[in-house]
Amino acid sequence: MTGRARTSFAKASALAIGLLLFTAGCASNAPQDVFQPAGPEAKQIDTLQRPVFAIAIVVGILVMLVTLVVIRKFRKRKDDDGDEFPAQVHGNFKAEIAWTIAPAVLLAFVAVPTVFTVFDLAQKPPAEALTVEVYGQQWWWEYRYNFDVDGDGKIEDNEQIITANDLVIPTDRPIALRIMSRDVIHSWWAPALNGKKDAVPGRVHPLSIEAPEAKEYIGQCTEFCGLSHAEMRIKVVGMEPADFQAWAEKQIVPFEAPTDKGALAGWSTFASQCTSCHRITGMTNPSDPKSDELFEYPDVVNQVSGEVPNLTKLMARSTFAGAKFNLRLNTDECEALGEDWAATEEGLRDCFNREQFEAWLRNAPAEKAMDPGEAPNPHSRGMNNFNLTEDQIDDLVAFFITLQ
Ligand code: HEC
Ligand SMILES: [Cu+2]
Repeated sequence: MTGRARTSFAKASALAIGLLLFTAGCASNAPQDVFQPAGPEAKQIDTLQRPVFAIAIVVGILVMLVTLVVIRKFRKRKDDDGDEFPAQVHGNFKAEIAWTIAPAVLLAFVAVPTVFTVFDLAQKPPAEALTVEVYGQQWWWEYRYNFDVDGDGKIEDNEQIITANDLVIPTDRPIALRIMSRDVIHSWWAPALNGKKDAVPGRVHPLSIEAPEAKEYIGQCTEFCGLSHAEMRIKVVGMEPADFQAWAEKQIVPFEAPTDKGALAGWSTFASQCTSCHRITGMTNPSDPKSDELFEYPDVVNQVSGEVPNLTKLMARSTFAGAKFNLRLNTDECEALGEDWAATEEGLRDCFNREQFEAWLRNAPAEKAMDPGEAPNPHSRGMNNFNLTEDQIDDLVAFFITLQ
């Protein structure tokens, strides 16, 4: 290398290292950091990955060093006349044995704990585990609980909790997820809780998680699944057992007809414009608000997955649209209100992300990339723009606020 080449090489290296440190340093709030496990399964993976990663770093540095030494030692020198052919070497028995055996021993060494960990993580969840069915579809996750809310030993139809975006779980027991897909392959991953698990159409893949603390654990779909793959997020909300029980009991409180004038109008708009896709469990018919007669929903035919988010207890969530948007704002005060945020006037005034929510109702495909096509459309993936008027939007919001 000439002097000038050497300084520019040194400059480029310094820049590369600087950039690396700078970008790595940007991640101050990184909830999907794989080196910050929280649940026991993720901790088990971490115990394995740290030594393996350390070995990989040592091997990587050794290989780099040897490469640099060889490049330097055998480079063309100034005083070479340039025509001389290097000595031709055919094989080196000792070296070949060494570089075959060393990696084999290393891999065997890594394989033993890896195999044990894999088998251990694949064990059946214990009987007291709470089972939750997880359905992935373009581009949001649905959660259906097998939870005996009233504790009478059986799960009745009216105890079925169906929700989307936020997976609420208690901190006192393991959760047995059954991961499925309604359209293409997705992958469910909350790094602080466990490894990834693919959601494959026609199959059920088990995954155990446990939330050690009453806090949020963030994740996302990690199998490319089309347009809004990056906006198919995951939020696991750990709750103290008593809070979880209260949450579950509220989830199954039957639909109550609104009384407020705006909400009544919103209810009618919902029934006429939105029920070709959305469901509110136990909803009665707005054309006769006093009657208990159930509203008759048409089949969902304009959606590839056949399902869209169930809105029965919409306001008990903290996010919407595949957890792309906050429904409850992320301030400390609002966080402290928990899942009850929408039940108080202050909560609705200070915490409800009304602007973003209205924007969604105004023109959903402008807020999140989806492929709804013109309704009715069996190939639809997502929600259309319904060209609602501002009054209709206000009324719909007034109606949705009653769904808590
Ligand atoms: C063609 C089917 C379809 C119709 C009709 C439809 N939606 Fe949607 N809606 C969807 C889909 C799909 C999503 C989820 C989109 C995503 O997150 O990628 C959604 C999401 C939502 C959400 C967010 C729910 C959550 O928890 O994430 C709200 C609120 C909503 N729709 C309101 C409405 C209203 C109000 C109407 C009627 C004016 C309506 N939708 C009509 C398909 C539909
Ligand atoms: Cu996905």
